[in-house]
Amino acid sequence: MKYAMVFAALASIARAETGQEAWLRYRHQPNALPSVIVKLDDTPEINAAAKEIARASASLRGSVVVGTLDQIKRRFPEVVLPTDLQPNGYYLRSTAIKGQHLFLVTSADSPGVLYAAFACIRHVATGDDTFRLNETSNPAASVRWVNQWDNLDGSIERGYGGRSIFFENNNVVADLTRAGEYARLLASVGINGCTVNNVNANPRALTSEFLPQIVRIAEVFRPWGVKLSLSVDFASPKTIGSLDTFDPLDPRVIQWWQAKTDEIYRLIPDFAGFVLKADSEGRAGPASYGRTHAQAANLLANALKPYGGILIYRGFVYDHHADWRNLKNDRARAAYDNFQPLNGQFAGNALVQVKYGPIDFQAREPVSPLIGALTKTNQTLELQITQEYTGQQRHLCYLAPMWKQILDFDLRVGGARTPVNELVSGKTFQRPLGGFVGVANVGRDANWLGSDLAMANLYAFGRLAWQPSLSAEEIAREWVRQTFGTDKRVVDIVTKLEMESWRVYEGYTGPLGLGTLTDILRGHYGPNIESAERNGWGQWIRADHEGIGMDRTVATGTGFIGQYPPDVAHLYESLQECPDELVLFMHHLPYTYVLHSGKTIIQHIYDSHYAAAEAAQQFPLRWRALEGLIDEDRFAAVLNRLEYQAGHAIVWRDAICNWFLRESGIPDAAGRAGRFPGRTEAESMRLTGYTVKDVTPWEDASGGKAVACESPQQKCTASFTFHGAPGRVNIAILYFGLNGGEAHFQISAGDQVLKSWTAAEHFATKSLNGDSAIRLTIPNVRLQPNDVITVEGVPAGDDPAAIDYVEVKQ
Ligand code: GCV
Repeated sequence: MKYAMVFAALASIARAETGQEAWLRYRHQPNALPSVIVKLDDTPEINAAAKEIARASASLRGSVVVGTLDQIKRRFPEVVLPTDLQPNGYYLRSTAIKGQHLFLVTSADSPGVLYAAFACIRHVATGDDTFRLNETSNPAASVRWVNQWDNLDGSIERGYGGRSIFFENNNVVADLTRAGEYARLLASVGINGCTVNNVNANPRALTSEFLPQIVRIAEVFRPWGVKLSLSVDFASPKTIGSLDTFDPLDPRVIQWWQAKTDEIYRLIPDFAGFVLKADSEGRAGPASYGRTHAQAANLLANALKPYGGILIYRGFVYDHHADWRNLKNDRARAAYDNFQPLNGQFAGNALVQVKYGPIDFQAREPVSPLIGALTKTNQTLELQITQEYTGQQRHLCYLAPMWKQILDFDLRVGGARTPVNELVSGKTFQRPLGGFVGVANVGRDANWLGSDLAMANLYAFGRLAWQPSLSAEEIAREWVRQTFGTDKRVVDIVTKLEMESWRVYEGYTGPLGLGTLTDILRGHYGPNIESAERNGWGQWIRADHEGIGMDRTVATGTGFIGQYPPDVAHLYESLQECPDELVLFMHHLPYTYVLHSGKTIIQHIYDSHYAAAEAAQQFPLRWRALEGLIDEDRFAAVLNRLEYQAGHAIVWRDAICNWFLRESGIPDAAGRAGRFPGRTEAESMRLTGYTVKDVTPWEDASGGKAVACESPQQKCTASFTFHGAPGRVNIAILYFGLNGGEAHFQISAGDQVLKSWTAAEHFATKSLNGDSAIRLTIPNVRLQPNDVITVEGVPAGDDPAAIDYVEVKQ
């Protein structure tokens, strides 16, 4: 034993609940950890492990021994220890030696001791009986990374939790406290690498001027066993070097990358490696010189090899200028077409990072067929924690149930059982490397992702990357217990909300595998069905008056289905077997086609949108049952998001149903689509100052129109007379919150002011559309016949206080 330390338990101090501590709150600990901490080594990770256990302790009994297996063996030769621990794998054991109670927190290596410490704390915090613990756990794969798409100017591409914790004004931020806290969160779920800059990389990241700043990030990561990696721009030898080429086979280019890599390792000896997005969405790549992706990857991999670094090459390569008129073109084919022919040509320390689906992080996609084709190439699976296409953290969408479907999907490579998680981790084909990468994009918001409930996705990503066999529900329960406490009601309600949320989100957005149906040309947020069509981006859905869906069959379509191994290809090619949830991803079908469910496609669309939007109305009501059981701040913040989501789910429902009703001409058998009882369109109200505007796309506003206040008097009104029966009603108003100003609104009935508010939400749009549409409900209003309902709007800056409708629900 090098030395022993005794930590006093930290007094539990009442702290404000901002969400910053995420699941590491250390508030609820029914079982105590022992107090005496015997630390057997002095590495950064073992020091961090010992401190973390001290930080988590509540009351005191016995001793915790923190060290590697070797150190424990030397100190306690009589203890029987496991012999099958893999790198980073850990062992937790409560035992008695010579009458003394010991709790062993150990691993074959220092980072593993840290994972052991966090696992031990997790058992305490979730209420497990730690005094019976005897647990061995090995990670499923060696690469368990997150990517951050942070730009050096401090913005984050597809980030919804505030500005970068790493960068600002083209420099690393002075205060890296949040970066260190982030590394601690990552380590607590076993994540061991973080790429800190956007894959759309700014070449400045590699300059000799900038690298010393990056060193500071690596330093705050180091105690947590999180290795830093950088995204690189392939043209760097030309843009920041003095070369006139970036041809991967040119000896000067090879030399440039080697010298740059040497420089990095002199500064950051534990540097993890590079991530490269090349020849994709306008990024420079090997195609400029007629070279292959493998040649590009190997150039960097070879430079990293002497240091044990790895190169991750993004498999997200496609032509975003594809001709939509050619029915054989298909973006879904791109990853496989680009990389399958190169299988076996990548260096041993290179990996291809494959997005889970063949398009781009949609709410539902089939598994990418490339995953089954990389039999002689290392790969990582790319999942997206930041909810780019799944509600941008404004909508609750717990992604672990979707990820589980992907991870467990059996691709049947060679006709044998080959689940995705085993393919990507390298188990199936005994690859030296493999793993999981999550695009996280946390930001400076106190609660990291902009939403407390969205943090379940970051947590779940880490837990699944370590152990893909965990169920989405057990992960959710574990997360809730640590995040909100172990009260049974809290655990049950929050777990259920999380577990239902993905299907609900899918239900009111894109059905039957069509993709999310969001605006793919701009924010990827609100509905805009036709934005998918008639452009080069290739997210086509091929909708017309008769039918919808991409024909990707081998028989008559793009042949995409033929990229799967035969068993899976058969499943998707055959309409009898193709699952409903993906049928329009694989086939073009008439709206009248009858699904396995017995419903026609068109009726399924109406039904699923009405059912899911109704389910979303229940979310805030279910959350309200937790009042008093959760701290006020997080209770209110979550409620606010769920109420917004309930309204936006109706915006989605109406947009999708209206569009399909018009396109197909087939009415909703239940009579709902296109009929909005109690709704008065703003354009048909009595208007003072307001002018009528067409909304684009038309389906994003009721009746395709809204009214905007562009009056020089700076105050407009829209009113109508209520002709219903007297009594209590709920009133919903649909207004727009545009970026560039905070308009003010007031709604009144007669001389009763019902609500007065400012549109303070910041959506990334200056247009009236489904991104900026907000539906607000004012419950329990007493109305009399002939009451005049008046909305008053006061514009501010670029926000014209626009409204779409008012709906009175009796
Ligand atoms: C970082 C999608 C996103 C882009 C992202 C790209 C990628 O197209 O919309 O923002 O770029 O994927 O994964 O490289």
